[in-house]
Amino acid sequence: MNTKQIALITGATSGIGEAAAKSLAGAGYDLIITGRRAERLRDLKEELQKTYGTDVLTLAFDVQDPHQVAAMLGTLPGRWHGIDVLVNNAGLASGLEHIDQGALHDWEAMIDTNVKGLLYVTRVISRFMIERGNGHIVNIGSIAGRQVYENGAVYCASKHAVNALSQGMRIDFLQHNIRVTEIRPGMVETEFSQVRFHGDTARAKAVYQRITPLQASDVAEAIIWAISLPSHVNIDEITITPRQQANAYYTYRT
Ligand code: NDP
Ligand code: 8X3
Repeated sequence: MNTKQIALITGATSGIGEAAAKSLAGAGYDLIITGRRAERLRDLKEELQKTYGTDVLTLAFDVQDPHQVAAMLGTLPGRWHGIDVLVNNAGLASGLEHIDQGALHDWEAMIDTNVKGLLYVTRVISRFMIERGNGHIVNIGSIAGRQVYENGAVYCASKHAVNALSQGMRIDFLQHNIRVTEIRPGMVETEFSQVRFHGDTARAKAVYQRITPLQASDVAEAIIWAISLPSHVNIDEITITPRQQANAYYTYRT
């Protein structure tokens, strides 16, 4: 019988989610990996199976759609609903403008993914955890979940919501023995800025100029640390920034 622990990671097709999948596979977890890009999920599954002997279930769906979330996660086969760790990572920033200039489709994508998508997934998976009386939910927030910068109001609001939801989950799931950790990174070099600037590679690259940003693997390490601690310990929040970034406003570029 396979007794390995199971982790579900949303948004595992790139960046922090992909790095977390590799780290968790390396730490001995079997994995459910999700995202919209099915081909990337297939490639990652092959790599994880080959490198770590990980059992991997891939599920391609859009977290913005509650029906897809319920259909994909509500009926997990066999042992797969016995999820020990949920990493709510899928998310994005879309656009960078003053509120009067903001595009409705950008706002909707951010709120529907970062806030509502996270809620849809958590609603389904927390019920499995409650049945088993155990679990750990790791929400990927942001330094933008505590501070607000010009042009970023809606993204920041969505990450403030992740902060509030993490606090709420910690309270609501207290009686169910579910740990809740919020990880709040600063600047991480992933596809994040490409997505924010709608594929403008030059603009995305400029974000990380003359600074050594965090890598996705740095955030994955924080996730591994939080979930590896003795089961009576809950890490509430981790803020992690590059050495050259003090907070959302101050970055020292050399
Ligand atoms: P990436 O763009 O590299 O990765 C985002 C992941 O989210 C992808 O796997 C993408 O998969 C998935 N995703 C996005 N929208 C959806 C959707 N509607 N349904 C399902 N999956 C979706 O960025 P990061 O790795 O940097 O971002 C991961 C998280 O980290 C986000 O929540 C982000 O806000 C947060 N964060 C990032 C920081 C940074 O500087 N990079 C700093 C602080 C927090 P696919 O496109 O295949 O659906
Ligand atoms: C991503 C980091 O500073 O662009 O959450 O908001 S920031």
